[in-house]
Amino acid sequence: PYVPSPPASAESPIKPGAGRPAAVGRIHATLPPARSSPRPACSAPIQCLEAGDSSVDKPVLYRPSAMASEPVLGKLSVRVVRGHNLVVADPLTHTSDPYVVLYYGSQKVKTSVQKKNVNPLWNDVLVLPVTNLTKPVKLEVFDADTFTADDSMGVAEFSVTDIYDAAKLDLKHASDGTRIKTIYPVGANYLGGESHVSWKNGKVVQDLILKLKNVDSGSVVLQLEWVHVVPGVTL
Ligand SMILES: [Ca+2]
Repeated sequence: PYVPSPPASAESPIKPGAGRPAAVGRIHATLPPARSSPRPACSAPIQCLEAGDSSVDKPVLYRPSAMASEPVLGKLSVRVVRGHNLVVADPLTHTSDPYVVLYYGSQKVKTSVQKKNVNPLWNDVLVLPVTNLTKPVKLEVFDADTFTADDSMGVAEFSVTDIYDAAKLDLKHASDGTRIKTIYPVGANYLGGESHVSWKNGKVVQDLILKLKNVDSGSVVLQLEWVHVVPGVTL
């Protein structure tokens, strides 16, 4: 006849909450000698998290190491103002729930979702540390969906070199509103109209209308502002 073995708790009672710290302690006790190359001492929380065991569930403020080592040339403040004539992605309700994602290198930032609106006003400011002028900022509009994956509503991209070049100029004595450069829409860029780099309120700014591609219609209005950072400081 089958004789059930006594429950584990009868011999070794498990205290609530005792299992996890003990397991973490074991991992830390056994892992370091197994590493073939010694890691540098943890001087920042990010490095400590990278050096730690990845299976330990912690909130991770993760920044890829390549980003941390590249000098930051400045920050680009991107105000995603509005979308115009975006495509209908929800056929049943004949509208869309659009939001904008910006990609720059390994960075990804996004706006809020504007529900049921193909002419949305976001007015959200997204900030990107700029490390490499040869890389464009890529933009994609998505339709937020509750039960299925979000659908693309078009892509675009823009260069950071025009505003960066203007930000290097000595504009202290320029009058407010001075236009520094005009970029015209051509086949190779995504501009839906002239883009102006200007000196406004003591800042170098650029307005952009981007025509979305891979989609039937839609454009997105952006206002860029260059934010200087202290030289040598990495973010
Ligand atoms: Ca939707």
